[in-house]
Amino acid sequence: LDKVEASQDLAADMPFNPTKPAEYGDDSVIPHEGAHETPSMPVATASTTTENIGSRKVGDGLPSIGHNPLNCPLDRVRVDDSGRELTTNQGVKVSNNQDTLKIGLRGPSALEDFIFREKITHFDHERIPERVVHARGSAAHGYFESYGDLSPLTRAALFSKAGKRTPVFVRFSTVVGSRGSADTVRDVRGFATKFYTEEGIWDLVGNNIPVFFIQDAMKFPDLIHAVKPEPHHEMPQASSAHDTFYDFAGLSPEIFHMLMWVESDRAIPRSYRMMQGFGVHTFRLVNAMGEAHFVKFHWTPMAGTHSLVWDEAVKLAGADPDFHRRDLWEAIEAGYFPEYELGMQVFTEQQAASFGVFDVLDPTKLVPEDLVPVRPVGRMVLDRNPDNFFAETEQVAFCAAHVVPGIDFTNDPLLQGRIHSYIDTQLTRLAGPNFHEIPINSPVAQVHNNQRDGFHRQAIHRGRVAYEPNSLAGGCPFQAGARGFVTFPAHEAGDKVRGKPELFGEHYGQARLFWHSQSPAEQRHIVNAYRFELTRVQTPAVRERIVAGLVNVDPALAQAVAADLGIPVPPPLPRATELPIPHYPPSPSLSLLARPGTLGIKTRRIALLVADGVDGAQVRHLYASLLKDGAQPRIVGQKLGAVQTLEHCPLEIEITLETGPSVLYDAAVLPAGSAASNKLAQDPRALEFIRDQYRHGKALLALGSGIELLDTARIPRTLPDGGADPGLIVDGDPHDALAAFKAAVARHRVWARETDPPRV
Ligand code: HDE
Repeated sequence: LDKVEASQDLAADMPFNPTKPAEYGDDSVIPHEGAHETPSMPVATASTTTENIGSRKVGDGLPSIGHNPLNCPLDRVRVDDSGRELTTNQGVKVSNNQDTLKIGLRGPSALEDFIFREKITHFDHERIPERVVHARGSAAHGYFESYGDLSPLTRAALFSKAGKRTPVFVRFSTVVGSRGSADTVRDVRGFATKFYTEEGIWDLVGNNIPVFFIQDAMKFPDLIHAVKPEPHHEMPQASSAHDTFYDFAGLSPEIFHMLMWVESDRAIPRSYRMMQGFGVHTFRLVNAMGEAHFVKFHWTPMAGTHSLVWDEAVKLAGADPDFHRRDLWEAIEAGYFPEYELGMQVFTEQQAASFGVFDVLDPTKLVPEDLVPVRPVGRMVLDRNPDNFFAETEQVAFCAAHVVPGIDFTNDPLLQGRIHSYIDTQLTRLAGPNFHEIPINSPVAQVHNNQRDGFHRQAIHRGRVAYEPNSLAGGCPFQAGARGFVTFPAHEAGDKVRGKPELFGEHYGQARLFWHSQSPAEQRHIVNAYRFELTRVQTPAVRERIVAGLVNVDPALAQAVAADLGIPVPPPLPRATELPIPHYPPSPSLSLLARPGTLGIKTRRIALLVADGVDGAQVRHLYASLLKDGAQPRIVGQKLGAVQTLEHCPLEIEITLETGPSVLYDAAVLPAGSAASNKLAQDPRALEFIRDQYRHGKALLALGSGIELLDTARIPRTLPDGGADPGLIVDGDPHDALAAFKAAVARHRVWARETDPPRV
């Protein structure tokens, strides 16, 4: 006690606590050696991962790879703290950032402590509301490059000549989940692109599915209230598999086309880099002569369209909830820039009228590609990760109303409602009308108008005139006339009514088209998805109503789902129109298999399972070869550290079976080395790893004693139909085997392995 009192007396007299010199005194203002690393500029390699590097832009504020000069306007607001002293928001240098100001070391804090108060006040207010939908997202910078001159169709500046580049910022998202929800849930994905054109911002705010749930904006709040977590207990998170969603769905049969897409593998993409994007609505292109065409926008990924499988998606949500975010980030950091081709389906109003069986203003309908082919018009490359998630990805404000001269709306009643909703939502989310001045939202085109004031105004307008017409400022800023946005003068006439055209009442023709255009594996997945979702629904009548709707789509589909739910097939849902269900010929482009892509094994994650006694020379050879071809190999072991190899040269483990489970990899290798194979054969996690690889249709390469490991894991050597399994490579010759393995990885999955329930 004496000692404590003595030290307290001592403390009272001294400015710093003498027993903790490291936290106080001069030491605290100088960064500790080792604790303060000079940020490096790592060279991107195929194995670059977020686990081992920071963004290469940290350090000098300028991106090296993928630098896009058109994005330079953001440079003026980039902040780099390297080598700088800490300051308050007022720029006053802060001497001590560890202790509040106190009256005596053990005394109360002083109200005067403006440094503490500024810091804590800012912290207290650092959250903003998440987006009411599409809260969970990831974004990247890049550019759009036009393939040619589209001026006969549109006067939009970004399409004015071949090779012209326009900066873009793209945000991918899920719809239902909160900001922190998992990436791999079953959901529509948002695909929103902000084009910073010289004539202003064009936002193409699309989804990865070409149609929508509802036909009229009036129903949007109901749809979202139904699909979001139920309001009494806020469950389930990021999932449509609950009663309220399917209750709404069964009573809104316009949903059935979109529902087919949402139950398909489109709703569980392998990667944001491997999914299509669609503008959904019919828009208008308008040329300089004022002539208009209808248009549907399509994004097609160069990496091909690939999906997860459901069991994998569920496990991934636990293994890495950031799976898609990480995948996008890592691909860009490694220099494999995601690329998409922009395509347009262009047709005239007369052509649209001739389609007859569907209305192009109905957003639950697509225009089949055999009626109007997709014409490629440019490519988009995403070559730079954001510097700051909040400043860019969170604060970006997309808006369906942001169009530029040459692009115009149609009367699609969903689009018309969106024109209002997006600006409106930003007023709350970004707190006021000046969100266009947030750097990520500001156009590269100049802004001149008489809008003034509001919270957080950045622009400093000069002069006394803030109105129009004026003479005191020489009439400036003056109207641009034909150089500005001129609304297409569509002729409109009609009674003021609430209702919809008769053709909007036909809900099943295109749902059937989608179903008949799917491969057998995709069809199986759709049935299984309905089974999963509807099994989670608790109310039998709600389940039955969905199956009754499916009877109108295809009786065989309804039969399969009903059998899985253990119910008889109900009578078909009453239809909203007497129009017959139109027949469309199957359209191969609606299958994910239609686009294998050109990426091969690049960016594919491949696990090499090792333990003590592994053939190290073989592992090193395989690793180097996969890396050279752009894959991301990982040495996966039972625990961190090195394993001893056959040649007594230690091999470092990169990740463990526990932290890097099977679902994180696109394929796996079981190298030779009997001691290693024996050891792994004793480890249930290794066997589970191999079984999951097999169950999820992934390529497996087993060499030497690795082949026995396959047997221990009870992996069937042949397909259920007795045929050879093209994804199971157990060839004796390592060279041929590696080539066959790479080919199998590039083919993505072996769907023919699937049985229900799974064999493994
Ligand atoms: Fe959206 N939607 N939406 N939506 N939407 C929003 O805007 C809305 C619709 C889409 O990454 C919100 O800034 C209405 C179709 C994407 O920031 C909100 C209707 C399509 C994103 C809104 C629709 C979309 C949003 C929420 C029916 C595909 C994310 C936060 C009339 C073509 C953009 C925000 C981002 C976001 C309203 C229907 C795509 C509330 C009223 C159809 C990709 O304004």
